Order: sequence, then structure tokens, then C-alpha cells
Amino acid sequence: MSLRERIAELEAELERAEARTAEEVERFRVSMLGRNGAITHLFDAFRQVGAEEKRELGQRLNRLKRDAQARLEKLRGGLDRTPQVRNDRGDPTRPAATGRLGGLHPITLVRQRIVDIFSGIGFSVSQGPEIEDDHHNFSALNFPPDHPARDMQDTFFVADAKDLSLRTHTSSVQVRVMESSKPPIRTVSPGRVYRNEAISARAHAMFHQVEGLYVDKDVSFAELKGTLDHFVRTLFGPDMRIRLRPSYFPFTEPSAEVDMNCTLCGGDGCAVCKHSGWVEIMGCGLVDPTVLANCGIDPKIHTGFAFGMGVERIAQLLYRVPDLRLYWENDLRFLRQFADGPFRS
Ligand code: 2U9
Repeated sequence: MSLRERIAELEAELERAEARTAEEVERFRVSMLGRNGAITHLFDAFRQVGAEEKRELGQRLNRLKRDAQARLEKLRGGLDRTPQVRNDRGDPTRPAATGRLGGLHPITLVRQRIVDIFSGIGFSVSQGPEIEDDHHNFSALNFPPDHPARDMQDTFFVADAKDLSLRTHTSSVQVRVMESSKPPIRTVSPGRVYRNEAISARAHAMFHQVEGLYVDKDVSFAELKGTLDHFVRTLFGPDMRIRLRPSYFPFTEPSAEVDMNCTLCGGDGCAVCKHSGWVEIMGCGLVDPTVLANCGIDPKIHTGFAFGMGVERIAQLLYRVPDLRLYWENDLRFLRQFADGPFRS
């Protein structure tokens, strides 16, 4: 076959060329333009062509090569780029099925809400160790040596380390804050605490606290009451009222227990509030001057207020949880009721 005929044949072949996959496009490229391709071979043969035909055939050959390159680009552009569906694996372009996502635990949700309220009025968040020494958990907080809280019946001690126990309150964190910083101090300490209790509907050996501390010049009981009033109305609603009853704690003087309107009966009286219309939510007081002094703060210059609450108790009043044990049984029927936002399943 002459070179002229061969060019005509390949021109027709280019017209007909088709490709459905990337492999077929590549096969086309190699067969036409590759080192051993048909067009490359024609250029080799072209060297033998006589002078009289050289010009014409040279132009046709160059055009053929350009056409082959253009055809190659066209075939590449026309490829269907959607991934091939393989029957055995399903459609990989389908959005992923996420199933059920986990949710935040109700205690985490309530702890966050409590902390957010105090962050919003200028309190920082402080944390500290769950295994504490006697000084930070008891002595600095004015617990006398024979106080019942120091008893094995009430506190989990670390075996063979008499000075160490699981902290019984997060006040120990605030002792550390006072020891390491100067007033003004405004901080809340959320965290786990441990008490040697028989587990029941009303008590657990581990629970969560948020304690607050404000130390500055001239901090008053009125500021304490105003702060707690703001907290309760923000968390439970603007109609909620608080009342303070005198109490006693080793670390505050004067001390008070804080009640708010019963969330269950709205004040009419029910079993939860023992028909009083009020439920206890937290304790508070002015920091005892001895405690300030124990932590390196001069009580002649500074005063402070402090408060403490159990997160499980607050969650119980917010969500009407009848039994503390429900929080730690991990029964999904219980936990799913609190899932919120992106976690809701
Ligand atoms: C420092 C000094 C004083 C924190 C306070 C209470 C009153 C209180 C209880 C509520 C229920 C503990 O979780 S609970 O069992 N707390 O009644 N806590 S005043 O007083 C402090 C804290 C830190 C340095």
C-alpha cells in the first residue's frame, strides 16, 4: 500500500475512533501516536518519498498528526467522569449513611450550661486534681482534725498514702487558685467529687460539683445573693425566686442554704418539695477569714463569697429525674432523651 493510501486509511480511521474508558483512550493514543504507532511509522516511511511528492505528502502527514492529536483531546474530553458503579460495592457517590451519632451526657450538658452562665458574668474556669492532699481538701478549708468528713466512712483514702484521698469537693481547686494568684479572683470549678456513700436513689459515691469563688475588696453578702439570683433565673426562668436559710460550713461564715421555687409543682406543694413549695439547690456563704489567711490572702484587706452546687441535683430539677442512679446506668432510652443539636438521633 502506498503512503498516500495509508494516510487516507488512517484519516478514515480517526473519524471512526471512539472510546468509553480511559484505557480505550490510551490505547488509541498508543496505536496512532505512540513510538510504535501507525502515524509515527508513516513519518519513518516519509523519508523514502521522492522529491516531487514530498511537499504534498509532508503537508498531509502533518495534518494527519494534528487531526490525531485533536481527536485524542476530544476522546479525553468526552469521557464520562462519574465513577463506575460496581454492583458488588454499591454506589460510592451516594452520601454516607451516618447512622445514630452519640450525644452529650445530661450531666455534661447541665455542667456546660451552669459554667456558661458564670462565664457570662466574668468568672474564669479552674480545674485541679481529683486525688488531693489533706491540706487542699481539708486543712486549708478550716476542717478541724476530728471533723467527720475526714473519716474513712465518708472519704475514699488512697491505700498506703494517708495524706491522699479522692477530693470530696472542688473547693480544693479554689484553694489552689488562691494560693497561686492574687485578688480579684472570680472563678468556677466544675468537676467530679467522691464520697464514701452507699449508692441509692438519692446518693452516689461519685457526683459532679460546680463551686464558685469571688475574692476582692469589699465583696458583700448582697453581691452573693444577687449573683445566685441571676444564676437561678437564667437557668430555670425569670419567674424563679430564691430564698436563703442560715446554715453552717467550716469554710464560710456566715453560711446559707439556697432554696428556689419547686420546679415540679410551681410552689403549690408536692412530694418533691415535701409540700413546702421550695427545693434546696445549693449552699453558699462569705469565705471564712481563716480560709483566706490559710491560702495567703490577707482577710483584713479582702473578703470573698463562695457557693457550691451538685450538678446531678440541678439536672434532676431541670429534667425531673427521679433517681440519681439513672445517670450512670447508660441506658440509651434514658440518655437519648437529652441528646441535642447535631447529636440528636
Ligand atoms: C473556698 C472556700 C469556700 C464553697 C461552698 C457550699 C457552700 C455547699 C454543697 C452543695 C451541694 C456541696 O455538692 S454539694 O454536696 N456546697 O453547700 N460550697 S459554700 O465554699 C468554698 C469554696 C472554696 C476556697
